[in-house]
Amino acid sequence: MAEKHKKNDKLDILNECTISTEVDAIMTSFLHHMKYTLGKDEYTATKRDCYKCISYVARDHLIDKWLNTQQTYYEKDAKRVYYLSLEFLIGRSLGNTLVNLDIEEPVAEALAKTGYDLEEIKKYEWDPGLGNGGLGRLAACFLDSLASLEIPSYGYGIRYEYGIFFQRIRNGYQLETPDNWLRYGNPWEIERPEYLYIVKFYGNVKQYTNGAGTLRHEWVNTQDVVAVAYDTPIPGYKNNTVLNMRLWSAKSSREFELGYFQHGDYESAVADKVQTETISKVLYPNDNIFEGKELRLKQEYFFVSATLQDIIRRYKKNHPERADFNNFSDKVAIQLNDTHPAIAIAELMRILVDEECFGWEKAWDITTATFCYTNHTIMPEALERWTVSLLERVLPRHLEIIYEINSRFLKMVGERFNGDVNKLRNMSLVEEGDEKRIRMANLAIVGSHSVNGVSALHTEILKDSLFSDFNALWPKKFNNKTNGITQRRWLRLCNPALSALISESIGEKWVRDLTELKKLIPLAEDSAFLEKWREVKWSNKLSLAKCFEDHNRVNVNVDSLFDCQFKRIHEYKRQLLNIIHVVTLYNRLKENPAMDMVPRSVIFAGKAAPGYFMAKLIIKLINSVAQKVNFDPDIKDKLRVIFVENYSVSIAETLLPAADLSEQISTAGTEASGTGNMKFALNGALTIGTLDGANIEIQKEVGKNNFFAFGLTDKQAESLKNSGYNPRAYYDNNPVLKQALDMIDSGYFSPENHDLFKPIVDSLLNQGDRFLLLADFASYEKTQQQVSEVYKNQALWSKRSVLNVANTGFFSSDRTIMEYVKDIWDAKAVHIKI
Ligand code: D6G
Repeated sequence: MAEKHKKNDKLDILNECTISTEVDAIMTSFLHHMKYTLGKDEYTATKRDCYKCISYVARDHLIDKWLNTQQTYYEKDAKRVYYLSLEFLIGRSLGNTLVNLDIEEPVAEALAKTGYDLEEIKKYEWDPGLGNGGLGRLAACFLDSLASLEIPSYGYGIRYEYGIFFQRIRNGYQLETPDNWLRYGNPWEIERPEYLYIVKFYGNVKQYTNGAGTLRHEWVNTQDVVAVAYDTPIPGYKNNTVLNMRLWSAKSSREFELGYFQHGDYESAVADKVQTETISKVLYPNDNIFEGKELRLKQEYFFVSATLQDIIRRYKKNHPERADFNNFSDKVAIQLNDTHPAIAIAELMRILVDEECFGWEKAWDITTATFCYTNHTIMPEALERWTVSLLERVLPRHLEIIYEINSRFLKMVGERFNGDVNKLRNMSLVEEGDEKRIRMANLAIVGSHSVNGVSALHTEILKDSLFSDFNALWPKKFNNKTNGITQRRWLRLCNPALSALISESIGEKWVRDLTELKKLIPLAEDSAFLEKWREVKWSNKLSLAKCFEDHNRVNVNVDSLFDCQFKRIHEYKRQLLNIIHVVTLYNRLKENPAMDMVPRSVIFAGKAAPGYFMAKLIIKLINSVAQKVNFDPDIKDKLRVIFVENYSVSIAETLLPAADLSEQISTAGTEASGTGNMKFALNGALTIGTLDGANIEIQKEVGKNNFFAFGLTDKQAESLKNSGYNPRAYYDNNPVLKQALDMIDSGYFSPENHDLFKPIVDSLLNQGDRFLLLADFASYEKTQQQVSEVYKNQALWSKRSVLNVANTGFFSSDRTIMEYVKDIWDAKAVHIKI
């Protein structure tokens, strides 16, 4: 039995100190926080104060379960899963906490008694934007599932002081402003100043031979930064598990060196402190683009180093007698969310070899048995390849270790493949060239016992193309884990009306087990049910239309088809294909304003990386088209274009319930999985999509008839590119497409600057149209016509909508997590008693 850490018996009394979920007790606790935590009275209390206090109340309710959960893991000596991610887009916590703790009703009642409306108060929560897009949101969905499934686990990341920038649209352009999300404090986090770790950078490596004649390495003359822990409790759905998300903040170590100040160099000491603390200052706003900046490398190592120190501390606490690491990988599984934390492989080797004095082989066995790696992209520009010169300067000992890993690995590859030079070149961790680089994906594959892709197609591509040589060497290492989403947030919380209708019809079990939604299948034939289904969608659309009227000053026809594309702006995601299609619809209407057309409101939302010129120009184009279309009297209410600014988790929650059509139109073979596609389907939207990423699996689950597929397959796309793709031929042969492109090119949508959108058209016609937009256009347009035909038949549309929802059970992140648990982590659920 593992030894529990030191206990203060006198504090046993704490176990008697608990809190009640009675309305009056909640009210008292709320008032107590208002007065004694915030120091506010009836003259000064604001709605934001109300939000804070009710969050403190909810957090208080989490604490017992949280302490209990952490204690139980020690008592049971459970195997723990560590999810390392540079991004966690957890969204607002208040609503989620109240639902998971099942105290929404008493809290709403208690607030009402003090004159506040819970729904209004929830909006005062600042959405923590600690991520860019899919990868960060996936990490958050996984935490919710891990907690709901009672898996002993932790999320580890960075507490960025500034999250993803705020996007404002000014004159049609994206304008970025800083997201100072901590400005009003964060009631969900608890600072843990007792968990401080030193993280080293720069310096050099000292070699020496010890008394026993062994060559040893010491990393010296380093610049040190301190990592401080901030914990956020993550509750499971109606159980007693509350997990921990631990985010690190950088503090200067100078603060602790009093002597430095006493020597009179106060100013440079402070400047140094500021410089050091920039490490956790800001999230890099790139999605699927590798930038190679020194500060980003420091962020990656900073959080990896602090996390490994914390993991090892925890392991040793439970295993003081067995600190020989013999069973480390029986107790610890570390999942790398993309290669961003992959330097952890070299860091664990450094700790085991240099600090714990293990021989290389034993250290390597422990390391590879511990790590698992999830690949999220095959886009070459997204793969992390740090220059050797940068690594050498910032992490000199790690570079040596990477070289050693590589030389042993290449020796093995040489033996296995008879010195095949191509294989050696492809698989090496070092990429040769003008500037030598370290391929972090190769390091992650070599240093892990599991490598997974995030959809069936993506994993096939990894195995057959990108990492085919590795797959030939270690076929068992590669596996697929199709992504998922948590139905707690993405239906139960964000779409109360649809949730209520579903629960009223098939019960509430779907919140725990999404496959329960299959019980909706027979209801797709029930016209009274379909009627109610339509009413729910209609009222969701009405609320959104009101928002558009207030915020965008655009009036939207609630009966129009809400055609939605919400995601990062990226050329491969092809928002451009969508807006070109809008231009063709506009032209049709202009030619024949009396045309009988299914009215459409085409809604876009998404941020572009601040340095991504083309993506930002596409945003401007969308807004310029919107300007023309929305105010053209010929168009009446048949077509609208809306760009919703500052897409975020909370904005997604308000948009998704109103969507009719989900645009998932990336070039086949480029989107690893997508998770937005799943959220739309779960909220009753039909998908128009390419056979890419998880779209293929969605189509399989919901049935071909209930999914509008179009475009080239990944194999066709590949062979078209290899056989000399000529985009101009598509332009020349398609007058509708030609007209639309000519208008964009000639300044029809940019009268103030006729050349403004030339780079866009140029990229298609003269620069090879990398994402085969013109090749897919005709198929897309034809399929959009089919969409309109089906929409005309509302009974058929809602039947298909019900069947979409009914068949999305597979896409719960609960299913994904259970697959990781069984196939990769070999972890076990630990039930937490009250
Ligand atoms: C909570 C409860 C306490 C436990 C601690 C674990 O404070 O009993 O020891 O969490 O924290 P770590 O040491 O696992 O970070």
